[in-house]
Amino acid sequence: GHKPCVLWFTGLSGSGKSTIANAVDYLLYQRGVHTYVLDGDNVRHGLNGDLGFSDTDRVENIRRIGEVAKLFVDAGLVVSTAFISPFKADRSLVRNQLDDGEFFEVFIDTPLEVCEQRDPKGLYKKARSGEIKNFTGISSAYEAPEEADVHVETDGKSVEQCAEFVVNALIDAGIV
Ligand code: GGZ
Repeated sequence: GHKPCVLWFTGLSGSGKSTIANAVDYLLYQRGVHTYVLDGDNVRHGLNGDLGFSDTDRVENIRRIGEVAKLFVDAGLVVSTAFISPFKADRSLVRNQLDDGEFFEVFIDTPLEVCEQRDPKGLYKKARSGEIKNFTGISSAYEAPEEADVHVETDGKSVEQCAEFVVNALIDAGIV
């Protein structure tokens, strides 16, 4: 069995949030846990298709994702969310909407230099040149968690190692 909860991944663009969330999801699926992943692909294009990257829009993005995540918890799933979610206050609001032990903040801690070096979509390059405004880590703030429930330092680790680290934390917490 498992306890329904939210695994709230937070980190910079290119930090590996979505990749690691999907790897965690697969490990949980193999353990028979009923799961779902919310990420930019299924939320930013649909439900939140009207939102951009101003501070106001990011706040609303996270608010809606929090509400949807809560619905998944009500339905009994372990739901992972993979969004930058740059502001501490917004992450706290989501935590406070859930019961104790239902919200795990998972900090995908990849140094900005590493994310910028990877630059899989060429977005950092465009942010540096000013072609993209308000880019997280360059021209828009990222407020790193100070007391994440799970702190994943990815540098030098494989996706599988990072995913196992998260799952072990869930086992320790009695979630799975
Ligand atoms: C940050 C941006 C921006 C700006 C487009 N700032 O690497 P990606 O492409 O796939 O992940 C980034 C994604 C961030 O969306 P989120 O919903 O996670 O952000 S937030 O939680 O802050 O609302 C990046 C792309 O969208 N992207 N413009 N200006 N990331």
